[in-house]
Amino acid sequence: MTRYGAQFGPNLTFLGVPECDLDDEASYANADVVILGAPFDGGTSYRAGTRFGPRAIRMTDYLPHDGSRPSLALRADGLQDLKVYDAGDVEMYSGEIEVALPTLEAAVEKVVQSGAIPVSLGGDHSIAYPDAKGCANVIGAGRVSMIHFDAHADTGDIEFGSLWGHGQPMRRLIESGAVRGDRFLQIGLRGYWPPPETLDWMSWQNMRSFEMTEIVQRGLRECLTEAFTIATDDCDGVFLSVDIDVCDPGHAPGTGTPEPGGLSARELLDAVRRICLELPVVGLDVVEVSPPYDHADITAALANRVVLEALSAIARKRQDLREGTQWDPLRPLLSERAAPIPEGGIQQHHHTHLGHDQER
Ligand SMILES: [Mn+2]
Repeated sequence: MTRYGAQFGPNLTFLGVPECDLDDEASYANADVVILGAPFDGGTSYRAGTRFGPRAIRMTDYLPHDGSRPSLALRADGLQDLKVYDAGDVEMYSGEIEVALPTLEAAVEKVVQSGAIPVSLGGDHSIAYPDAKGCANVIGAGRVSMIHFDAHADTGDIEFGSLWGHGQPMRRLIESGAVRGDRFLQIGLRGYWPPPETLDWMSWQNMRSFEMTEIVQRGLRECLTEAFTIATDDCDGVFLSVDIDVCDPGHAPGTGTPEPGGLSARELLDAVRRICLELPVVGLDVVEVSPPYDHADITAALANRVVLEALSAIARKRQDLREGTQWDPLRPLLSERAAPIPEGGIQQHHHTHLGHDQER
């Protein structure tokens, strides 16, 4: 499990946050969040490439990698207000799924034991099993609810002769007892998979799965509210698993099994924000970003923002708890900027030469 930076390519941390070493507990003893790369695509059933996901999610941004991102909307800096470290990539060989997944599970467990929130950058969705199991190993079997964004239910039984793959982690989690079926919330399902016998199994587990038609008819906000009620009933935490293919392929083309008709990027970001503001999130993963199929970094940029939105909201939630405040989405952007105008007035710049003294 020794950290050696990124499994592929240069040693990048998520937007420049400091490194930590999972084998050196002192290096993350005060962490609020530890980021883990899961460069794995050995569970994909169709197009691969998610082994390059962690690198793309860490680096795809147009701002400096300075470990700071004050959120315009939330008035919180998820990378500065929280102690966020990046432990690099967990070594995961895509040819050995039964070795790779337990290695990640042990890494996640270490992070949770330290009191920090693990954020896994996938990787294909088979990593959701070790991610949520690693949390449940510490917090308690059946004590962590799951909120799962995906076009696909990922509740297959045996696929291609194997119990392990990116179409099955949710069934394995329920079978293992790590997550209760009746505390399993799925959002964004659509298309033509899984088959009826799998839907029967899901129904027997009392899962609650919101297909896109229901979401469109009732509205995402109302569906989330219902999901939150179930997720917070008799549990100690919530795991958030975001398969980027929950978004429409127009908003997330770089993924292995694209399914038309999904959420917009805006809807996903709003939902992630609300989950992290309102629920006790104990771990999360962002999966199925496949850079070889991406176009203009659309998918990688969205995944980067999903992570930032989650961290910003967690930072804001803790700030509100500390200060007795409450985030108000209706507050205009500049309303809190009540600083007095400096003596001598505001200096006005005039455009003398193109490219100089331009007002920003
Ligand atoms: Mn999935």
